[in-house]
Amino acid sequence: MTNLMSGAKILLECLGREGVDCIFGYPGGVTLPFYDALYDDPIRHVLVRHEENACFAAAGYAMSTGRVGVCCATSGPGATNLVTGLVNALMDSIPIVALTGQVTSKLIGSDAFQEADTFGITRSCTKHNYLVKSLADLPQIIHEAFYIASTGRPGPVLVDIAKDVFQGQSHYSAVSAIHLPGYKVFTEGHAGQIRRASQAVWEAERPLVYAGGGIISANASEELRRFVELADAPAVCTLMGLGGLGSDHPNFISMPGMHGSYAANMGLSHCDLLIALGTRFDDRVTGRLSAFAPHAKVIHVDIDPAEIGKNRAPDIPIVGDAKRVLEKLNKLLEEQKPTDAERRAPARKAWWEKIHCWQREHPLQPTYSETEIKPQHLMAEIDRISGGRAIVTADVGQHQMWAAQLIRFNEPRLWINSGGLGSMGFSLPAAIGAQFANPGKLVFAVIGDGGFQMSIPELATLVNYKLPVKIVVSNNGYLGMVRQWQELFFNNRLSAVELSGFPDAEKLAAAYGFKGRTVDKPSELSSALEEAVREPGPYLLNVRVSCFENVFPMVPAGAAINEMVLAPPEPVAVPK
Ligand SMILES: Cc1ncc(C[n+]2csc(CCOP(=O)(O)OP(=O)(O)O)c2C)c(N)n1
Repeated sequence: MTNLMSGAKILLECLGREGVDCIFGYPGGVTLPFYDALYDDPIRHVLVRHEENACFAAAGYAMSTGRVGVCCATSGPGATNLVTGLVNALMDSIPIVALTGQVTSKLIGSDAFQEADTFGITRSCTKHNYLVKSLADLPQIIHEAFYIASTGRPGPVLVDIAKDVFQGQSHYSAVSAIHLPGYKVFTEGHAGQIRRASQAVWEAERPLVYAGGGIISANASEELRRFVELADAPAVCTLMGLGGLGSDHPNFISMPGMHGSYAANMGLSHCDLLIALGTRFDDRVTGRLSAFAPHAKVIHVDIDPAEIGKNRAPDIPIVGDAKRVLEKLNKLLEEQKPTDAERRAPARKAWWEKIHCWQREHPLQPTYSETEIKPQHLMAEIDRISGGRAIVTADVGQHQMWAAQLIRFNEPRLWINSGGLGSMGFSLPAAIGAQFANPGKLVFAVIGDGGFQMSIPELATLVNYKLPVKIVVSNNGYLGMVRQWQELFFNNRLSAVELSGFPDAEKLAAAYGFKGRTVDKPSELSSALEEAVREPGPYLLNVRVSCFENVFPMVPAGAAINEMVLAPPEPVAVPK
């Protein structure tokens, strides 16, 4: 038993024991006692400029490391500002513990100053949430929060702590075990189903692996690599799963879905066995669900039983941790190569030929111009510099899709974006979190000019903490992705998408005390990016790209994924 401590110190003791080394946050009235205790605690606090960004930064930290990201906000507006970040973490299965202050327990329900029903508001945007009104409950709850956030399907857990809990005095007594009746995590997978899956893999003539973010959450990349090699199967990785199988691996096809490659979508449409691993049959991947993988028997491995059969009923459901299940599956595949494998060899060979043919017919490749910088050219240059090894965060929009199509990720936890929620304003704070967790690593924050303008306040955070993030604005002067939809589906009536008034990047960066530059000539692009990377501190590179470029391939909403539009239907008039 420790000495008598304040609740705030007990909270810090709990966080220390959970291995927390930094908290992204913003203080306020009811969290004052916590911030006072933080003053002389070894845990670093990163003062962001908006609570939403604290949650996004915690996401960047968590996604780049696999550790739980921690963010903190005060009661009322501080807590409500976290909501977008929490929904984002819930949709992308990111382990986060969010700490919020609440008014003194006696005042709860009295409409006290800066009181909001944080527990009620965040109920549907967290994996679990708590309201702590008694100091005696605090340690147990904090350790439970970390346990729930990081086990099973990871996700955000919010702990709302009344001010008097921070101020109370007690002893910290170690929490020896966590028993949560009703919270069961099945990691191992059903042995019989895994056996059936291995059988199905051998029997398939046209297998395809469809790997999602669950591969990355489960740290199962090595097992996935082994699996695709043993099964001799091509693999597509979803937007959240990029890097789960290295982009340079010969079995990696590319991303599937609305802006996925022709080969990936044709592969999904023609496979006879779909091996879905840690993925949720998201509508952006499946297109019209009834036409998705129509010829395939489906194996679905997921740690979350609620995902099994949610969108597509599998033939072989396996509830388990992707790493554990793949280990077992690999063992079976190693041990039992069937004697009649030869019989299927010609069909497998033909399947690979088909895949390669689709890749050759419509490869994902950058386009170039001599007069203007194509956004695809920009992504190809980032790819060249990264070599598949840099951390790249993205916001939401066209640049995100081109980045996903054209930048390679040869390791997991390099590609960090807001996939499920698709929240603008994610890239820069996520890059802050990722750079904090990976001080020696090259981090690019790729952002559209719209998303960048949602994040400008965080330039101060970069400078304060000397974070050498390379911000690359793909500046097309428009809310590009919305403009693309207006052009293609609303008769090119461009309504509220033009973004005039972008600031002078050099002056903006200089105002914050670092370097920035605008480029608009294709010939200047590579040297400008290299200059940004050479710079020891942060850098703002504003790249003026073609305004009216559209992302292709594109599966129109409601279409089947083999009904891709591969190129612009016809030249469109430039609006006045
Ligand atoms: C917070 C938020 N508001 C609105 C949207 C809707 N939205 C999706 S993409 C997009 C355009 C983004 O424009 P920009 O940041 O310039 O990127 P680009 O598409 O041009 O690459 C918008 C407005 C969103 N995803 N998130």
